[in-house]
Amino acid sequence: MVRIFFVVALAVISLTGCHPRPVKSPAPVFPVPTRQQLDWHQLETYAFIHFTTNTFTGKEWGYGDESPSVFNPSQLNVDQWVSTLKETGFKAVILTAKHHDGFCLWPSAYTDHTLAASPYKNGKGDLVRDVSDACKKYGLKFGIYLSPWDRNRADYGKPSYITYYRNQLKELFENYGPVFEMWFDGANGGDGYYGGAREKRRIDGSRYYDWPGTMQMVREMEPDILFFSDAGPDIRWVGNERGIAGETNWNNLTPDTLYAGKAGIENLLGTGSETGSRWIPAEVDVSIRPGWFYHAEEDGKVKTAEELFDIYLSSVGRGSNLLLNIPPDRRGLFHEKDVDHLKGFHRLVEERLGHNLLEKAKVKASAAYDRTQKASRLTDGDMQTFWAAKETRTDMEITLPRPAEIHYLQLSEHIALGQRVKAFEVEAYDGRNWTTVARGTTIGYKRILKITPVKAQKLRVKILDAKAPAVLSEIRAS
Ligand code: FUL
Repeated sequence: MVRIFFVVALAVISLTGCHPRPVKSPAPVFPVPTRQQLDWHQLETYAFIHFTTNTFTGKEWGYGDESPSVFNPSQLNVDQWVSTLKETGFKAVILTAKHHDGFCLWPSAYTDHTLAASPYKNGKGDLVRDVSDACKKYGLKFGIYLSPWDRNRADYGKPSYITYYRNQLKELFENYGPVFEMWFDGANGGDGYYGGAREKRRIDGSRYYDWPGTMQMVREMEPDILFFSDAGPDIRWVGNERGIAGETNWNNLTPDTLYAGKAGIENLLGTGSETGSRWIPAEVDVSIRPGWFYHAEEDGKVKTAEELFDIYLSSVGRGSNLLLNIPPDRRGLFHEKDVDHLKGFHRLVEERLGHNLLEKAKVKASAAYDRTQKASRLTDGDMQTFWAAKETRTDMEITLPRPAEIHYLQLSEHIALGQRVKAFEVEAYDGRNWTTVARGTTIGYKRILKITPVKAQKLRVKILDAKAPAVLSEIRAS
């Protein structure tokens, strides 16, 4: 009896239309991102924080012989760092727990070369704890940079150093998580203090660290972790520290085409590879100042709000994520200049890209993958919904709710089903003529195009070439 009632109720719901027809997904185009990589794409902008004895010695690469007594910030306030980042749109923080000089920002049990030996809080400080806690308080994700190269350690270059490095990873992951990203720096080997040896040491970067073993150990502690390194495996370096991803930017790459010293490697990291076998998106790391660490003489060289906005366009606007470094000063604060420029940058992003002139606009598209596709999903403001085309060449015509001047266009692919688009064009109709206002190659998670301002009644997005029929999640204009 109960069962019959249930069946009838279901039939009534579907007849009355309360039960929407499920949207069918076309087959994915491999490689596709993992769930963790998909979450990562949504972060878009997050901060690097470089802080160590260098801040107090004026260096960029500490030699490893710095006395912990130099580490003495007078007004350190982690809340100021993280609240500023929250206020200015950052979604996560990656902290240099240990840079090449070997000084640790937490009281590691495996070395004396830490803030426990510094005057800061009479040796009772723990900045990894403080930043991790502040991230939880403000709802930001927390990531760790732990330099593999250690110019302080006497045993750097020997097998025992790998045990030391792994013990520190255990300390960090067991006590300060959750950690969303682990940053492995490619800078490795050279001269250093090395416990007093003061010599040059070379290691074979591909074998010395046994990266597969180290990553396996970390994944057991933090299954959702994403590893960044020059070549991935989860996130790749973009190939420069200027804030620029390739205009053509594939999230795909074949790891074994990457090896140190290969000619053109930087370029390959910037563009990825259309035929790449793995999903390894690029992260764009760049500093708000010329150096990665704070130097008072660079106070006049903090990137302006406009410069930061341009970097945003050449990173997030090309389908990558932006990792912007803001180094605390000797007081232990983000400098006023940096805070001011961050606020200006955030204002520009909001003013220029924060509204959508296509909200709920009418969309007419050429043939769809199937009857469950609704072109209106392209302008519903929801990155999770999508519209799938039937053919590789396809057009979408959008009628604006009212004619408006357009300065920026934003296109997004539904990357859960793989990156597809190879070439596109956008045309605008001013009431008399159609003119081409933008041309591009790849789209990926997000492509933002700054165009010569145009007053438009309609837009036409033309996919000219693709690996497979496009699946787009959003089209926006502002
Ligand atoms: C580089 C390092 O050598 C710099 O000091 C900085 O940490 C940058 C993010 O990565 O490889």
